[in-house]
Amino acid sequence: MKIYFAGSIRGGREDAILYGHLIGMLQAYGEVLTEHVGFASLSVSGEASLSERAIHDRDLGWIAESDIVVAEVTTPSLGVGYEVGRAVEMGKKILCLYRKSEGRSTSAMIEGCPDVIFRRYSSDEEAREIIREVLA
Ligand code: 6K6
Repeated sequence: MKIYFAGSIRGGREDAILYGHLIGMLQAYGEVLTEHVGFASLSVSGEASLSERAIHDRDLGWIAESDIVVAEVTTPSLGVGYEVGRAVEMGKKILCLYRKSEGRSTSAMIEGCPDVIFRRYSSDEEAREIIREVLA
């Protein structure tokens, strides 16, 4: 199974370590095409070796060839929202994971999208269980 993992980059890297944990869990089910999203060394301002256009085209190509898109949507990111929207257009299976947090919620365009499996979680164990349910 090919898995496209989406997580915030320029939207902020506060959850980068968490992305790494989720990617590790996903690797039990298949190939994660976007392992770099979970690298703590990838910073908001990190040097991109590819042009913006090349990144865009490569990532959309990977979404097209993926069997499922898993997006961690707690840190708001334009790029992740865009990827989810394009994945919906392509008819992909999509899981959006949102970490429960006091007084915050995510966009209704994600939570309210009928083509997205939207799940809240509050621990690594809960995330692991959701991933098992959706990907196994
Ligand atoms: C690297 C360091 C700073 O900016 C970059 C750009 N490089 C990217 N490389 C790979 N994927 C990217 C890059 N920028 C955005 N993306 C894709 O958009 C990833 O697949 C993420 O899921 C999503 C993050 O979007 P932003 O808007 O938070 O950057």
